[in-house]
Amino acid sequence: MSDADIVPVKPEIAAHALANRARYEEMYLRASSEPEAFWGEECKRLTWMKQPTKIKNTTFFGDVSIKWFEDGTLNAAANCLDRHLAERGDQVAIIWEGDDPNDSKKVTYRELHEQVCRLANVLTAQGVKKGDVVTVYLPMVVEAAVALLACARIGAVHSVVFGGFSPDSLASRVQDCGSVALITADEGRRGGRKVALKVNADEALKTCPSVKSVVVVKITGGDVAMQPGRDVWLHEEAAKVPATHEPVEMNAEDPLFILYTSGSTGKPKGVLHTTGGYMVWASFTHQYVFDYHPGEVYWCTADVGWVTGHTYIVYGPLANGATTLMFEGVPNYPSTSRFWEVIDKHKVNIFYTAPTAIRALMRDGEEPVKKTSRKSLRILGSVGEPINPEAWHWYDRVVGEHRCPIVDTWWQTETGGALITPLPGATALKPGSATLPLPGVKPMLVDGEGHELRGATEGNLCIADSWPGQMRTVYGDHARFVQTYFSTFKGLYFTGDGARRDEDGYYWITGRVDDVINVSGHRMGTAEVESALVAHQAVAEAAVVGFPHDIKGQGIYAYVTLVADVEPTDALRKELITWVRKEIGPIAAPDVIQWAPGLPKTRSGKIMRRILRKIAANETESLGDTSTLADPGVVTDLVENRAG
Ligand code: 6R9
Repeated sequence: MSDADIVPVKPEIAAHALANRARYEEMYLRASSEPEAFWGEECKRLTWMKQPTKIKNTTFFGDVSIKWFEDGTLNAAANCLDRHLAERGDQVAIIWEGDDPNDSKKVTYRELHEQVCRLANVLTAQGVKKGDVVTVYLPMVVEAAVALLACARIGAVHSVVFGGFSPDSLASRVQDCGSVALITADEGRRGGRKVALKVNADEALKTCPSVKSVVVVKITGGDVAMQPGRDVWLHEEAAKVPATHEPVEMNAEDPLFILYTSGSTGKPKGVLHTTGGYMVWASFTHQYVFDYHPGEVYWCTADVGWVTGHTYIVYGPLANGATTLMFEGVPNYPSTSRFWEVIDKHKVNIFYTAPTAIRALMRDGEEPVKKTSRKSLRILGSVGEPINPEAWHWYDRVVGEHRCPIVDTWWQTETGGALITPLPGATALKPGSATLPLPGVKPMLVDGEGHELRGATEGNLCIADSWPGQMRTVYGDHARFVQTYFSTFKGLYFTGDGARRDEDGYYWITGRVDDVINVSGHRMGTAEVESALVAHQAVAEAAVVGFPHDIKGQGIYAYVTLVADVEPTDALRKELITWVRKEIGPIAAPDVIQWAPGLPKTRSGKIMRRILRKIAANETESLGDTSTLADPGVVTDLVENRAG
């Protein structure tokens, strides 16, 4: 990327921004030289029951221990609700926009507080106690935010499972953390279709004896089975309990939530976030990254099933007293103007979405965007995967009409909130670059041996010191936490991403360097898809890699070796795709299946994925060294029979 492609800070944005360049630099310097003083001040953005005096106590060495604000106490829900009531009880907290464009509603802070208190009382009546885990399996309805906050209010740990996951995926996530309760709905709605949540939940719970109670939100009124003694309707129970509830005092380091995410090996990990540090990070980053000013309408299009929904639909915006929009639907229903129509309808000022959505909408041309006004827009954001410059420029020109800075926010489930991102009034933009680290974030690029690479260079992206929003452990498996993130490069948090740093110190994320693929911004471990495939009786072996995909960023390419005597047919190919959808969920369905009589392996039996990636990407001219393969002939066959 040439340096000519720099988009300067817009003076009209900088003039009113929370941080201009000088302020950003001053904050960055202070956060790195005096973290205790900096975060000791910043943590006052929350309302503490007991103000912390111990600010930072962290080490990335040995057993790895991360504690922030450890002698402080607070309640996350009280920070999102109660403390706003006096000043903005009647302000809209959540604008909910339904799948059906005629369906929307506004919930004030006072109303949201009441709903949360009622569900907190319902959960308590169901026997849920402080420290218990509650799994949430809901679509994008207001009750999803209510569920998170009600758990936080009683000190229960929520574990949200994306509504698109299969019964099996739900079951394994319930079993891993031993949830005592499940909050779900009769059915979800998306793009004019219904999602059978309660049916899926019932299927999953057959193997989840820890779940003693199921609270069901009535959404469609569809006919669902209720198991007496276990299942209750939220609206019935909520009517029986008081509309007030005293928030439980939590230590800063008490768990707030678990969120399962894919890694390069094994089953998904339960990423654990705690209360104080996460809330400080959510509030701090939401305010600065989006330059949020009171009264603005803010919309993040993510699903609450992902970390982006946790931090930037619920906790960050509500901690800051913002008006946050929750959208039940999809970008192309009823038409591809939907996003822009919603922006006009609710006068959205800040809009945060994913590159995959932008690329999909680009295909339809400019007309569906241009027929809307979008005059309310001030800031645009991007998250989930690298945004290619072409999509960046379209977003800037067609959607933002060059008026709106684009904040390309790089972060992970593990990081709790954005780490590398522009600030609207401070950072000159380079399309495709996540730009600079936030105050408190120390990125470091290292080579394969962990040696720091200085200056303009490319390497493995690590973070050298802790920030308040960092995950604390893998639920129930601290050894896996240490192994996954701190053993590759000693004393450093390894992100799993590669990055380039240019002459201006700007970071360009190049994507995962491990066996994680990013499909439409959703993280998928290749190992998960492989184990789903080999669970099918016709499959002997499978190897899965990502390949470049115009819309999704990466698609899923599976090499499948069948058991002896099974014929490779188109019908079987379809069956395997359906199988994976059912085993994991629609987001894991392979785009391409290639029959592989053999897989390229080293003499020690390790599959050489590098070669499989090249074949999938149709870069068969540059396969590299194949001399270490046990049987190089396998590669010739795979190249000749390339699918897709
Ligand atoms: C927030 C979220 C994390 C992975 C991460 C990276 C990729 C996210 C990005 C980005 C380039 C960005 N990623 N944002 N890559 N530029 N702005 O997406 O969390 O689902 O855990 O995914 O997504 O590869 O490591 P998560």
